[in-house]
Amino acid sequence: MFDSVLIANRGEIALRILRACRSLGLRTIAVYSQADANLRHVALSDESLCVGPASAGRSYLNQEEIINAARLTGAGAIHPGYGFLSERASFAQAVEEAGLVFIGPESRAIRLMGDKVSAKRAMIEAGVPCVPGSSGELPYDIEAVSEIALDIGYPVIVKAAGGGGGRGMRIVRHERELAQAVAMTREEAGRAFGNPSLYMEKFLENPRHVEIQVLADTQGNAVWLGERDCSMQRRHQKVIEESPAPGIDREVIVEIGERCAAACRHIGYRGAGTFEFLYEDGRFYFIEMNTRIQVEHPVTELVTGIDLVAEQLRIARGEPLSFRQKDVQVRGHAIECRINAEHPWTFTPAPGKVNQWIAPGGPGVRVESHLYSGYVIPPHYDSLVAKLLTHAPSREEAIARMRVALGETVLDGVDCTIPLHRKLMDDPAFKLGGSNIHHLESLFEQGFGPNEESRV
Ligand code: MV4
Repeated sequence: MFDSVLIANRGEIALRILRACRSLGLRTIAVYSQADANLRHVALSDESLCVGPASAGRSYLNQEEIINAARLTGAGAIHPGYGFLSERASFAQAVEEAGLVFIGPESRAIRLMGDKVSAKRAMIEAGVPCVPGSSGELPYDIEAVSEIALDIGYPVIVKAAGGGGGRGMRIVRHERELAQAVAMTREEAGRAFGNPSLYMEKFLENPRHVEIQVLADTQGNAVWLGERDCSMQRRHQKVIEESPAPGIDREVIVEIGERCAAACRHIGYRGAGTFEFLYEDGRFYFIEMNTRIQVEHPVTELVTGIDLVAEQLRIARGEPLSFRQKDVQVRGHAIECRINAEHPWTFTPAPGKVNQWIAPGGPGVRVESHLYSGYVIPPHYDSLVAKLLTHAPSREEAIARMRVALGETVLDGVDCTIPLHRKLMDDPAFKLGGSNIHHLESLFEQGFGPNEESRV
């Protein structure tokens, strides 16, 4: 099938992909920007190629250049990681048309899920419960839109079909705000996504964000691998993820997980994927599907013992899943803290030289990072520099291990989010488990973070 993989990404995920390739005996090709020649995975790869200047638009997002690099180096497949080209249907299609293997779903499935209106329609068809809302795209006639909103009941949320991940949406609490909100969201959606299509949902006030991991092979086998609770977030950036989701009935999770696996079979999905849900008052409501490997995938790897990136590679090689649903068992509890090079209280990016990096260790501790002492974090990309995970028999023990691990970690030279995580491990609401998506922001509103002396 293929024996070499081009890694079309950077940072910690590029290193993660390189390690999975190595473990399967696959040759690796790194592509990097002029700002990234010193990355760990570039040094470790069998071959490497510079594909452009620092600006992502001219390097990691340059589709032709990356496909050219694959041709030039004889790569058989391309792994896109997360972000960058991972969910660009046009790229998956170009890779297919170049006779290469895209490590991910078919471009058709990426396109279907990329349009949130068609994604929701497909999910309803497959029996996945969705947030009550408009059946399909909103009409252009505002009177008709108003009817739909009254039908759903205020508050409602207007979302762009081309949006997702918190981009292109507006909450509407009263009928009098509707026309302007729709007009503004439509205008922004046309500009930002080249697609003015909108849809509407009931706005859920205090949900949790719980997602289901799936894997599907090309033989029609699909499994779900438990859930992740990603409610601890700020400005749509996840801060902590964990599995299992605290306090949710197993029967409810199993029901939703089975429906996600069935939906994969229904749409002919291939590879790793994530179904995003809002969870409120004991019920799950589908919002979006991500057709890539996600940042927080190691949380699932720790509780299931399954190497998701290796599975992505095997599936892309055409191999059937090596296990069945009954073989998937969730053991213990896993937590991930995202370590970003940014100010812990203002979240202002803090690129620069890492004077010293000392990773923690010990039983049930996992670190995913490309950092090393002396590395210079470039200012051009996402500020995620490390993921610190712990796994233990219980949630309490996983938190205890995280507290120890955070205490051991040294990241000297740049601001980072470790101080935030140290505080969160002692937050009573976090310790209790089950906080909703607004919890972290409400902590900040209450002055959480800087102490009296350092607050300005
Ligand atoms: C919602 C919602 C409440 N009701 N939809 C934000 C990201 C995008 N994936 C969907 N989002 C939301 N959709 C309805 N019908 C609240 C959010 C939301 C949110 C969701 C998940 C994680 C963090 C969030 C933060 C603010 C709003």
